[in-house]
Amino acid sequence: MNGARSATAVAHPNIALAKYWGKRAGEGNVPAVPSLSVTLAGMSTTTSVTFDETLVDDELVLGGAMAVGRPKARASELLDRVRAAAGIATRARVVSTNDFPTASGLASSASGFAALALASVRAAGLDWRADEVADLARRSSASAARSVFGGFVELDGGDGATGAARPVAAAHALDMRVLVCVTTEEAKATSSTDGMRATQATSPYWAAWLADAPQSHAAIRAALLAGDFARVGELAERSALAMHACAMAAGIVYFSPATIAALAEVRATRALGLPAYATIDAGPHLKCLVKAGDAAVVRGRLASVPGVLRILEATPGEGARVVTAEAP
Ligand code: 2P0
Repeated sequence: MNGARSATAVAHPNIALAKYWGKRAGEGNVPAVPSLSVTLAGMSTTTSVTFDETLVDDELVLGGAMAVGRPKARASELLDRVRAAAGIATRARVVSTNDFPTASGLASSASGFAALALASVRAAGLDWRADEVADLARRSSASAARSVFGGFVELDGGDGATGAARPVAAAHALDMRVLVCVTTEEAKATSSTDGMRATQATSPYWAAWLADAPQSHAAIRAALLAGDFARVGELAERSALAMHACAMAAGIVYFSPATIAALAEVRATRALGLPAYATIDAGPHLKCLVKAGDAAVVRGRLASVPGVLRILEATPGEGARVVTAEAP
């Protein structure tokens, strides 16, 4: 094995403005539609990977607790791909921590698999480009491919797509803050993967989503490149509601009363002339998109919504990076 045996990487969650929902048929965990997200600063996953000849099995420590079952199997699947590419069989110890609450509704799988992919590639001594790291991360969790890059990032999807992720615009391209309205401390009832599977299998609106999402993605991309915050926000809110409408028709409901109350407050705020827009992922927490100068006043309004427990404020930030890499 060449190069490092141990590496630590940091990655951040991302929020999709143009949503990914559903998987294309075939291998590789390629999305059924293209998506576009913003990588967030201020919340981090830090993951260390050490390939250790003395281990008989991979070990995964998540937030201080030894992980077993599906979380560990998912990490081992990623490590197996890295071992195959590096031509090694050595097992690894993975230690990962989030500095944000895992029940905050921020996709911890996105920052988690982005950090794991980058740390394992470097620890195995592979000199991969970011797009290759993103391809590895996507196979574990598609949204993780976007967290490999900073700023505004797109992920290909649909027929003929390979699931490539690439940066579209730098973090400062849009004057934007994300207010994450935390509405519960509980883990979500239906995983994204299961929710997508049910939607694809039974939603009467699946074909409509497949037809609409690429247009929505293209329009959001154009509005972003034009620096048009209001248009990005309007289209992002529409993308989220279209995704949820499609999922709801399959019986997959992520909204809680607090989600609806916060959405109503965002719209009431907008009616007063303040540009504020909502997006919602596979959980009940609402994320409000605002301009930096409006963040404090909008935050104050959302904090008084019944069911909103607390609000995290994030800015666009940088992609995954290696913080330490060393030989034994
Ligand atoms: C997104 N979400 O674009 C969408 C919107 C949630 C709602 O990507 O099955 O954890 O591991 O590829 O990436 C969450 O899905 O799903 C997600 P898998 P992932 O951000």
